[in-house]
Amino acid sequence: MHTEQSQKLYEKAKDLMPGGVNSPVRAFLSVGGTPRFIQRAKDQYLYDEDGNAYIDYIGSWGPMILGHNPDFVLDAVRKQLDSGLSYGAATALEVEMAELIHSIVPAVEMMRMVNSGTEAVMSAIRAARGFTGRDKIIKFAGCYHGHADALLVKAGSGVMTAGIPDSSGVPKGCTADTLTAVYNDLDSAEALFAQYPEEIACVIVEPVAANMGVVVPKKGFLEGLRALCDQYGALLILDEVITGFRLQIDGAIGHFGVVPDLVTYGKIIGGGMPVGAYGGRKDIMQMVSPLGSVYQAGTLSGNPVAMRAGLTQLRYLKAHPEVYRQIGFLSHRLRSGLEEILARHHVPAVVNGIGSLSCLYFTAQPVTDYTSAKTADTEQFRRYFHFMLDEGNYFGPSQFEAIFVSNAHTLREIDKTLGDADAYFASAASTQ
Ligand code: HOZ
Repeated sequence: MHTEQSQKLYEKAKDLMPGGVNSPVRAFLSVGGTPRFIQRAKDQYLYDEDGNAYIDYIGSWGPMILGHNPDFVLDAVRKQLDSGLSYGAATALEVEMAELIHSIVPAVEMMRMVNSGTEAVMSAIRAARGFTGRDKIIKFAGCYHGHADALLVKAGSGVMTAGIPDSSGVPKGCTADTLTAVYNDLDSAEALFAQYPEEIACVIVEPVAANMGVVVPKKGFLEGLRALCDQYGALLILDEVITGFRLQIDGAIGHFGVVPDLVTYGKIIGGGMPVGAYGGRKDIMQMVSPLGSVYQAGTLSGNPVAMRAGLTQLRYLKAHPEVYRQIGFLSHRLRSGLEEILARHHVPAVVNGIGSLSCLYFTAQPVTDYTSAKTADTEQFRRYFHFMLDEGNYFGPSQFEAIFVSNAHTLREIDKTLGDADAYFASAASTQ
């Protein structure tokens, strides 16, 4: 595979941007080699600057649930462009968006649009603290909630990939009130509540942890967190930046039937444009400025072009429940195919997943939390990743990222990927 153009760009980029990228995982940090510089994308494919085509299993890390550039989304965005890029003033589009989200997830009684998942989470936590008058928060090791200071504690995603425990540049004071529990371990959360019964403002959790690979909540875990929050007067925040409008139209809230006090969104809600949102109980959201004393603002919040893209994609998803059946079916095929291949080649590995989110971990033990996820052999992942990339399969360049399947994928791509995986494990077995 030719990668000369990507290599040239990477050399230039490294001089101008940290690691040559604008978001760390893209630098291929843990897998080595040259990050591919993507020139364009369509449907289920990415095309790089050297003209290579890849089956895309990232989907921009989640937003492209319908594949890249569905014509009807592009048409809607093009139309919007003629009316202006940004006004910094209220629009009918924002009202339509809020109405649509409320109709899909009634628990989101009131909401605020922001520009990213990071902003959504940061703001939701501020609202929770303002509402409860408490400072401490509980998060779970391996869950990633964006890069706000207070949340860079035992975080997943790029932090986990880089193997750094916490980020430098975060004053101790910013994380002093962040308590960390073990994912899927209710007792660990309960112990923190017992220690600080009246100080915990909220528990924030990824309902499916999708930034340490993919870890599915055990039965009773989310329900137990809900009960603990109720018992101790704390708020439950579900971080649905990845699962929102992906697990099913009403996300993890619909799937698990656990209703949080606040929820955060990103990715799919913007249809590929930078959008995030937080919302939930009206009495809490009424604390947010200008109604209440919790300040939060944004020049580009509710940007009309981004709203148009998100609204168009969400409307489509709401009207086409078959999308979820299809991406679930394809992902199930991918997971069961991988399991069969791994068993046939006697590879000690596990495949986790739910709906259209999957992860192949190179470890023999079940992956249920951060500690077990960390047992994965990242060197083995590196070899597998590069083989698959050279064959035209673009997975997240880290053991700890999810595989995303879109509605543009077909059985043809899934079966090609499985064929490549089979060839890899056959050759890996013969060279061991
Ligand atoms: N935080 C994202 C992965 N969970 C990566 C975002 C990006 O590099 O675009």
